[in-house]
Amino acid sequence: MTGVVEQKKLKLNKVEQAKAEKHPLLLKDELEHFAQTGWEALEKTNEFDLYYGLKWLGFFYRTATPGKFMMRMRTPNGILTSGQMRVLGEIVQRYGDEGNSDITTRQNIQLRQIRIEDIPNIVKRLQEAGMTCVQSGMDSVRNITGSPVAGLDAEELIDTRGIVRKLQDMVTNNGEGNFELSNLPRKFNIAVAGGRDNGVHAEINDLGFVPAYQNGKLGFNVIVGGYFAPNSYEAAIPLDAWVDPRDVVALTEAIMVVYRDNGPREKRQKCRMMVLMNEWGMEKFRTEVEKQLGYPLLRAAAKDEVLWDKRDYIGVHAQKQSGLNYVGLHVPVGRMYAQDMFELARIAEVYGSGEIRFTLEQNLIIPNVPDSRLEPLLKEPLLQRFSPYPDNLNRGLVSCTGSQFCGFAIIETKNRAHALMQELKQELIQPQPVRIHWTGCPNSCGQPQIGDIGLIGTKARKDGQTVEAADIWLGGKVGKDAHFGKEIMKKVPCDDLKGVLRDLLIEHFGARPKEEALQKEAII
Ligand code: SRM
Ligand code: SF4
Repeated sequence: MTGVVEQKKLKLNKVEQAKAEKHPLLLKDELEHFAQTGWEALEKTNEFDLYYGLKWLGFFYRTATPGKFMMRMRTPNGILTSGQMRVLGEIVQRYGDEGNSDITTRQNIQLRQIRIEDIPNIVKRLQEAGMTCVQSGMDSVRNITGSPVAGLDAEELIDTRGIVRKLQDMVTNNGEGNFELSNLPRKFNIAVAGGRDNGVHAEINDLGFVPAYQNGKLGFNVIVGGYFAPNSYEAAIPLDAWVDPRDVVALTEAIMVVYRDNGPREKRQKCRMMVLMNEWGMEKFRTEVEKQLGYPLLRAAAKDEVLWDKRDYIGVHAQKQSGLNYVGLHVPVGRMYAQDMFELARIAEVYGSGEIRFTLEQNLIIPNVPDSRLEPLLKEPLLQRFSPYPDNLNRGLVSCTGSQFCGFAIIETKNRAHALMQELKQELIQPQPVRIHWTGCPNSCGQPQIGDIGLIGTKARKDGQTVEAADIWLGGKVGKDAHFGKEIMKKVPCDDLKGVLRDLLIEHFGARPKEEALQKEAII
């Protein structure tokens, strides 16, 4: 690996230079020291370690809240136990009203307001509870997503849980940190779909596995190179390979090694795996992967099994296990506080099997609820806020972090998105769910390109002032026939968004103004 870095040394970007000097995973051994000396000392002695290096260990320094970190977990396949949720709740509870957590668009959870002096103890507590936040940022693999209803859904084709767990263990060296696979040219996203609705929208990942039959055997077609980056985004394309589920881990490792050893490391904006694929062409890329793997890949199955629209998993659904149900709860813009987390842990234990799951829409699932426990579960006070029956405007709302905590943000997102939906809900009757995705800057963490409506934070001029604004996208689709939407408006000032969204909802998604609907009813 060092040979690769040597070879390109003259042109290496700043992050590559820092990595070549010291692998950031080595910071693990300095956490106690940082805890004693504090963040200001680290800022003076090594800004790179504070702002970037610690992200390799899962700790993201937040310039928007000086002295505080966000901790990004790894939650393979989005699954936690109630005990683990309680540990996470206790971590944020320490920070009082400020402490909170967010469910992310990668079926994961992030904890906020972490202080550097607490990090060694937090790492220890996570280990004891069988969790890790290692390699959740920078040039490594992000949380690996899998079917949110794996093992529950009667219609499922492949249970993704074991595969995703093995992938995470490989990528992170069983949570200890993997020096060999955390010096990629850039971030790397992996998704494993197990159902007919492609519940992980595999097509926007660097590496996606999509169920497909080959000669009557069930496995995966492999797609590669999907990504979103500022002003540049591409859907993954076929590798023209089919794999047996047992070979997913080996193929993933081979692809990562090919990318690691050959991917560009010059301009940070041009280092994702698609850049290498474009440079080489697919045949060469595939041949190099085969060489690394040590055996030829089978050609892809003629068609994959993604035949359904993507489900959101909200509401009460019968499981394949007779008499059991999974209950999908809507969590407004994914935000939870310590008390919510404790309540969820209790609810999962009292009514389910103690398991809690996340979805990529920043929502929750409580699995394994017996028929007889449904009624009392639905009466729980927390379900007034985390509803299994949200209205159609809030139901599909997704939002990235935005300026409250994110230093890249151009606009405020979560609070604004939530407030705007409450206002529109007062004015409109919305007959079907609409997936509205907000993102605070062109990095596209909120996946605006796949929303029915997408909003990307920007600035505009209004009345001689620079104001927060959004570029607006329309028509994204997930599941069967997935495709990105198109930008339809630029630089709409946030103050004008309500009217613009209202018009779009009426024109494209069947919404009706409440007063009009009421008048009609009165006439009838
Ligand atoms: Fe993201 C960087 C939040 C999903 C594309 N993303 C960031 C950082 C770490 C920037 C920073 O240090 O402040 C944000 C942390 C803000 C905070 O305090 O929360 C951030 N990204 C998020 C999350 C939390 C959004 C959310 O509210 O759910 C998501 C965390 C997922 C996880 O659990 O790991 C998140 N980010 C995504 C996605 C969506 C996805 O993976 O499906 C994308 C687009 C897909 C992709 O990466 O191809 C995404 N994030 C980016 C990028 C642009 C990458 C690029 O190639 O240019 C950046 C900037 C970067 O990496 O330099 C970024
Ligand atoms: Fe931050 Fe931009 Fe990502 Fe939103 S899209 S979380 S503002 S980096």
